[in-house]
Amino acid sequence: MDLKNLSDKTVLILGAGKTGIATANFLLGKAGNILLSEKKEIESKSSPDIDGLKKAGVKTEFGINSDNFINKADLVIISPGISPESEIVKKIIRLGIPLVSDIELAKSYTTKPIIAITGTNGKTTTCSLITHILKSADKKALSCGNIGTPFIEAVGNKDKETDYYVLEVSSFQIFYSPTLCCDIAICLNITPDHIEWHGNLENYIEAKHKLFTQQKPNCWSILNFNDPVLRKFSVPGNLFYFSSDLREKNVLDSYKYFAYLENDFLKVSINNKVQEVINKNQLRIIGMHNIENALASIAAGYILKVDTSSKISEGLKTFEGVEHRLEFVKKIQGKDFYNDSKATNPEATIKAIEALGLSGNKRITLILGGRDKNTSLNEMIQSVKNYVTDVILFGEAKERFNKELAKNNFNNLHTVSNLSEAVSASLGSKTDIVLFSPACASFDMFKNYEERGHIFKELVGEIKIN
Ligand code: UMA
Repeated sequence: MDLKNLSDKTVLILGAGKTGIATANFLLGKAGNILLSEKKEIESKSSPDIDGLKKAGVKTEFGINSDNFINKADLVIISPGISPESEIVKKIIRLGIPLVSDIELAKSYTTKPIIAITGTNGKTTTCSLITHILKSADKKALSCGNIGTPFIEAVGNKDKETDYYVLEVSSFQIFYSPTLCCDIAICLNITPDHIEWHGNLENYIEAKHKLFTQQKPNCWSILNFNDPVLRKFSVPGNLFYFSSDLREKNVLDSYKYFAYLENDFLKVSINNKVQEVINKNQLRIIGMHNIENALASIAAGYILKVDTSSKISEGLKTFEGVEHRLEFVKKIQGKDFYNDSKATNPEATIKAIEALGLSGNKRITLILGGRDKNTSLNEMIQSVKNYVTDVILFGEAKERFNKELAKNNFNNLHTVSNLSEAVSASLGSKTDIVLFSPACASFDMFKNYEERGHIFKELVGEIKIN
């Protein structure tokens, strides 16, 4: 279906979260009929957003995704949170109604270059870093997608002119984007995540791979050379690797384009010509995972021909990281408090533990817990045993985490009922760092990881110093 020609079509928007509302606004005046369907009986039923849409002619339903709405639809724009395993999606597919993401829709309405970033961890930091580098080089760039502002909202916003869309894309969004190809597509890493949405790990990997198999010959793919899953990806078009590990440098040397870490320097090799970009100690973001994020961003900068490496290194030097991602909060009674609420899986927590653990002989108290994703904890437990002194557990995951840690002979464990008690308990520990890196989703107690991070920072801010 031609997504740019919807004037005689009925478009059903599934889900009235950020994506659904932005999509409905975008389609006003473009689609023949707009139906907005939300399964939850939500309070915002009479919010200004919904009221405005209703006044503009959008038909809405709450508390149900009805057959009546589905049967009328020529096209469905689906919110990323809705799994293909759900009955509603199975029904739409059975009926043969085209079903796409807001990303697929937005892409057909813009000709501006798109740099898409995916991967299990590091997407938000890399998306923000690339935007920052482009802005440092006097280009207009906009971070959007899974990072927070729906892509369709960014494309529809005529007040925010941009030269580049720097698009964070989740596996959910890629899954529903059957023809999406981007000027540059980046995958940082792949480890098990979102299994409940995809059904199994193979489907999750396949969704990420799709972004690359859909690339056109003139497009670029940037991939982590050290990730065994990504090494197997076949990509049409141009390939730019990045690597933080020199063990297979001889293999890397056979490629035309790569960015890498050697003797503390982040470098690029283009057609065998090597250029130093920055010393790793000049980066403000810490940890090996952030070196990888920086290398991927350097590769994007070179492809986009951001004026010489000096502009790229200026952007890298001035980037302070993103909120809720290994974010330094405060020093209290000799303890450094870090908010890493965005760590919603064990791999992200490992990266935070190692970044702080390797940066000196500091003792770490780790606060873990939330909604359990039920993935393996083995590697995280190894990392805890290597660098962490004590662990405080809260939320739905606390029992399984407690059992697994104890089974692996890590016994310095404290279980509490909520985040407030966790912060209080951390004050009693004899450590130098308190790291809140939950390794779980936030939805058992909070609206999202942002709310969880803000509450953690408030609790730390309220600590009374004796
Ligand atoms: N719903 C139905 N029928 C169903 C199931 C759900 O109507 O059968 C409704 C839900 O009640 C909900 C809506 O559909 O109201 C689904 O909304 P959503 O969960 O897709 O949320 P949005 O507010 O549209 O936010 C989405 C992303 N959310 C998810 O992917 C879960 C946001 O990423 C993203 O910032 C936003 O679009 C803009 O692109 C958040 C996220 O958690 C940060 N992403 C995951 C992650 O980073 O790990 C992938």
